[in-house]
Amino acid sequence: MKIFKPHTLLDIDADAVLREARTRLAKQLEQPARRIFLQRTLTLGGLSLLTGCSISDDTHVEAALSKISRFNDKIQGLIFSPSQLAPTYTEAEITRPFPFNAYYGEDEIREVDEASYRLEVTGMVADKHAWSLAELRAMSQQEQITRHICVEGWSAIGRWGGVRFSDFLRHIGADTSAKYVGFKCVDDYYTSIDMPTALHPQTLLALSYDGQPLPPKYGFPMKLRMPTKLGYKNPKYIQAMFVTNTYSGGYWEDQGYNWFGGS
Ligand SMILES: Nc1nc2c(c(=O)[nH]1)N[C@H]1C(S)=C(S)[C@@H](COP(=O)(O)O)O[C@H]1N2
Ligand SMILES: [Mo]
Repeated sequence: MKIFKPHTLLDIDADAVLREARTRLAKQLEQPARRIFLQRTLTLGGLSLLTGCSISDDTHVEAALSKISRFNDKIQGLIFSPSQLAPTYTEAEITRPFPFNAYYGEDEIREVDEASYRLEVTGMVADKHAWSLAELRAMSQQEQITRHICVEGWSAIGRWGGVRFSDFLRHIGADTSAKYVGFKCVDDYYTSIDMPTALHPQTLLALSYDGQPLPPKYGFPMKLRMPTKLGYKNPKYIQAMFVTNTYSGGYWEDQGYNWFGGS
């Protein structure tokens, strides 16, 4: 069983966002008096002004915090650099065995039939045909040894191979001016990411782990591997993906985890 603490996470986000907001606002203000006023008033009370949510009861606190989290998404989106690479590591640094994690235990790992599997692609793309694994393996393959960071308090270095996601998006004629790419998984997991991260050079439609076809526990037939994002943003067992301008959240994101989830 997993212990999930959405409030702890939101509190961390709220703190970080407050600090960012204070700095940003302070920079915009020339007059020292106004600056001090804002720094002193952007407290919990100030938050209700900032978010337009009263903080008189739990539901409203919840609403205020979720607004802050969406504000935090915007800031993270603004400071995200499409060309800045996450650190890479050597073979010797790979964590063995690499940990398994899901919202269920290892005894419930999903087994996907390779022969009948097709990746469904919908939304703002020119080519909506469903992809077999063989077709994806025929595309140019990349490898990376990067660190996966899980908010539950562990991180591990692994080696993934597959199709650079930006290559795939361009190949299917995706509208890369769209805001989001969403994913639905074979289990009940789902998530969505911002387009700049989808196009990041280290974002990989991973088909292999450590030189072997992705094992079931790591998300066979494929996962989206993003070393610039936290573990929960990396969907395993991808069944369908869609390009959209409509926000669609995610399994943990809808329960309070920050949506941008940069690492
Ligand atoms: N389909 C699916 N993808 C998922 C999850 C899940 O439960 N289902 N859990 C996420 C979380 S929280 C983590 S930390 C990583 C774990 O990936 P791993 O088993 O390869 O370590 O998968 C992510 N992607
Ligand atoms: Mo995670």
